[in-house]
Amino acid sequence: MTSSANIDINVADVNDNAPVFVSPRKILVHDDFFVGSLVTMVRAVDLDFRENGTVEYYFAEDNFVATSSSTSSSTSSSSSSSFSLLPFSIHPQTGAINLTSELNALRRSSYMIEIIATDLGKPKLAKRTNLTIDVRSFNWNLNPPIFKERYANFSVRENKPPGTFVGKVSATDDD
Ligand SMILES: [Ca+2]
Ligand SMILES: [Ca+2]
Repeated sequence: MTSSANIDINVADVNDNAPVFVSPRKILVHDDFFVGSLVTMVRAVDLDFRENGTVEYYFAEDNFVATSSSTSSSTSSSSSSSFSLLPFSIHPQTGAINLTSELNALRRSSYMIEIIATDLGKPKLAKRTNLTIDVRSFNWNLNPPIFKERYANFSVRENKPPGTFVGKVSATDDD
């Protein structure tokens, strides 16, 4: 005679992994991007389950994120109205970084943004990274000349006078 029983085993996940950034730390944008354009996506992975492994993203300077959730927040009534001076916004759930105002490479050619990835565990675990966004002028000479022949081989007799035509190397420039 055999008997069976269903046993529910609740294995409580411990929030023992902090998010780890896996997206590039440096990107290049052109300053003709429209306001609202997607600039890049930041991404961090977290090996825990459910809330412990759910990651949200913030700019460090938008300091409304509570990395240690039990800080006394009695005097932080103004924090919700602070807005970023950066021309970028970040979507907490997707990590999408969008342009919020026009870029001008001549005015500022690089931004270093500190980004926080935090999970939703109790307590939360967070990690920071720096994202560098380099801004190129739209009219910049983006395409340096590229030699068509990777190796140009010419043979020339050693007794030819200086200035003798030995061959032609062609280069193209897409600008
Ligand atoms: Ca875990
Ligand atoms: Ca975690």
